[in-house]
Amino acid sequence: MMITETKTMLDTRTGALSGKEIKYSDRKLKDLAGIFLDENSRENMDPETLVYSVQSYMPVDEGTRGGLFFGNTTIFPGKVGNEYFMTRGHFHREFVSSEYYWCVTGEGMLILMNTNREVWAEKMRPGSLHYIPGNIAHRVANTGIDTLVFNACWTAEAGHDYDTINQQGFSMRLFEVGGRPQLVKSNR
Ligand code: M6P
Ligand code: ZN
Repeated sequence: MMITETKTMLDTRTGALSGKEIKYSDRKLKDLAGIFLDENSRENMDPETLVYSVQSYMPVDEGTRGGLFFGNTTIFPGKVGNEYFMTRGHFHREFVSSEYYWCVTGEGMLILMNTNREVWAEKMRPGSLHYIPGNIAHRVANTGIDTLVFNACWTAEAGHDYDTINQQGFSMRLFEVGGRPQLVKSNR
């Protein structure tokens, strides 16, 4: 048997992926219309502000049965109004497809919502491991003053449903209230 080097590397201290198969995407304030509650504040900020960036490693085609994808997400510190910088959040198209998130650096909150629109959250800190059942919407907010980095592993069959969140949002949002993160009811 030939012995080879893998072409893809994960820096376990920083969460960063490298290698030519890694895809990169940036989410700036201008890409996140309608995601934060306070659209006025968002429009008054620099549209080029980077909110989060994602590296993904997808060694098989989307939809491949039994395949796994890997991601590295960096959320920068910041707020739109009093709402922490966060990912768009999504349901999976396939409700049987679950996902792991784990925090590498920084501090934040994993915000979860079931199909009855009940919301809860898990604190993220370096080493925290989060199992996300396939039918639970998930989004991450950076509540700290440093960047929050988390890695993720999900199935190639999962798919992303962003429409539901675009249309209805999460029923609770994470705001800074009195200097601390707090979940607050929201109708979009
Ligand atoms: C993780 C994974 C990815 C997801 C990314 C950003 O890395 O869950 O599938 O794309 O976070 O989250 P979102 O797509 O909700 O903006
Ligand atoms: Zn997911």
